[in-house]
Amino acid sequence: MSLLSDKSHRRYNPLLGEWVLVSPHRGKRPWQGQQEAPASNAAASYDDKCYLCPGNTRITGDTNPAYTGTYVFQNDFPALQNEGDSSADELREPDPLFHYRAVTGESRVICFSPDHSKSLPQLSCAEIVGVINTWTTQMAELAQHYQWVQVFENKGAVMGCSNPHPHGQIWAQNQLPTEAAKIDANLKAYQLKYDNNLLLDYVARELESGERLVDVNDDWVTLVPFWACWPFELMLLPRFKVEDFGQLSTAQKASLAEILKASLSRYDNLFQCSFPYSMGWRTAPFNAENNQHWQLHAVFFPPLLRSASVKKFMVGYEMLAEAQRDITPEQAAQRLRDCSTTHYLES
Ligand code: H2U
Repeated sequence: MSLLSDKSHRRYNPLLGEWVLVSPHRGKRPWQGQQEAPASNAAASYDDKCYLCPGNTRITGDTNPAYTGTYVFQNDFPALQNEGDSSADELREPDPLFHYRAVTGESRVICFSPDHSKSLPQLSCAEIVGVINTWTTQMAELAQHYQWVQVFENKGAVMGCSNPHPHGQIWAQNQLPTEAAKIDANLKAYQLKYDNNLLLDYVARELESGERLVDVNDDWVTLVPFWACWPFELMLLPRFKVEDFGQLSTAQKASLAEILKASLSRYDNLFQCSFPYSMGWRTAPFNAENNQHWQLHAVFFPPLLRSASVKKFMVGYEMLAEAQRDITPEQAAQRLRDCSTTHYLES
């Protein structure tokens, strides 16, 4: 294993069909660059200035109800719109240099909890099940109209999150977006070639090796993928065949809540801060095709590298040539395994 732990090498991401440069020997380089302000949770359970707190008025003048669990509303500044007839545009002969398409969709905001001061790992398992149930019903509803439903969360100012109130977003659109189309094609090609599901094969191999695992229960696994780009990137994978949230049993949702709470607590414990990340769920597209090549899973992309204040920048080489990382995925998994699953603010 010395190539994978000591020497620069490239690893292949079979989902995206892309490579990442791994440079384990760079871990000790000095840092005199930008420091982030360490993120902490908001102190108060209610903030009268917050647009997302129960009973408060949003920027448009709409008032949030006095919600007690999760709360979903149409984004007041949606990135996707479901207006207009796009058929005329679809018929145009594409111009090779100025190619465009109309897109229709919807953007929603989902508040995870009425408590302004809590983040996902600080919610109880029952409250996290409430979030999972909301993801499930939202997906089912939007799947009636759109083939791609993207559930995601930007957490922390460093990830562009505009408000500390625990919340995520759901964007749905009528076409497969770029990443989803790449993943769909790669999963399909693997299924055709090996007559097996890529992510089911992958999770079995990772369980066998153990070196990149973080948390494991009867139904789910969190691990640092072999091809991870971000320093402490995580993938959350089921150990059984499942294509979307609608197929999960009550017990599988309960064990999902448990592993989310455990692994996200490890994240916050790593640098004793509210660990920033962008996370999201990938489910089979809602396109009425045979999607046996798909497997429901989540990915977490956190930017912090050395401490609560020093992050990884995906800049020069990454923008121009290829993603690059310093500590190895195996070292990152070990660091996360060394952290407690009890949140530092609860212990
Ligand atoms: P982010 O924190 O990830 O930016 O998500 C918050 C979303 O909430 C953002 O997309 C929306 C913003 O448009 N929002 C409203 O829809 N209404 C508001 O009154 C405030 C914020």
